[in-house]
Amino acid sequence: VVSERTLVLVKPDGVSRGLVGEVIARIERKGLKLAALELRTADRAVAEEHYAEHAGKSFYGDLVEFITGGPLVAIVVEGTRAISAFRQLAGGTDPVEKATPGTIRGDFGLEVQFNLVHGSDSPESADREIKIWFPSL
Ligand code: DAT
Ligand code: MG
Repeated sequence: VVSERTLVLVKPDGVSRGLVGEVIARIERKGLKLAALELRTADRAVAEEHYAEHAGKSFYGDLVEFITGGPLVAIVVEGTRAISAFRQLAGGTDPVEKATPGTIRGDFGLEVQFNLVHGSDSPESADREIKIWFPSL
């Protein structure tokens, strides 16, 4: 089976709550590999590009504020079916309504705005997002 890459973010809430190690441990235990990793604070341009598909939605302004509001950890995760595998580890977007216990959001999240992690949702998104966060890869 072909290896994939996906873009994972431990969002500023995950970093401030001390959940970086927890998220990375789950990625590694699943059998996925870390291909790149950086702690950084996203500027507005990167945040707006990353969340371009949500421009115009009611929550877009708050989302950009939140994601630029503190340091986050950007990770390129690699492995067989990495895109779906990480989305499964993350759980659904709403940590209470959609994410089951045992997932990152289901175990640690309470509000949709503060759902701790991002994972690319398709090969096209993964390519696009990896270029935004790690242009040299
Ligand atoms: P996901 O992060 O699961 O791919 P998404 O791409 O639909 O979800 O949305 C991107 C982020 O925007 C999501 O992680 C949290 C925020 N968000 C989504 N829907 C929201 C809503 N109804 N209210 C507030 N924030 C929302
Ligand atoms: Mg998404």
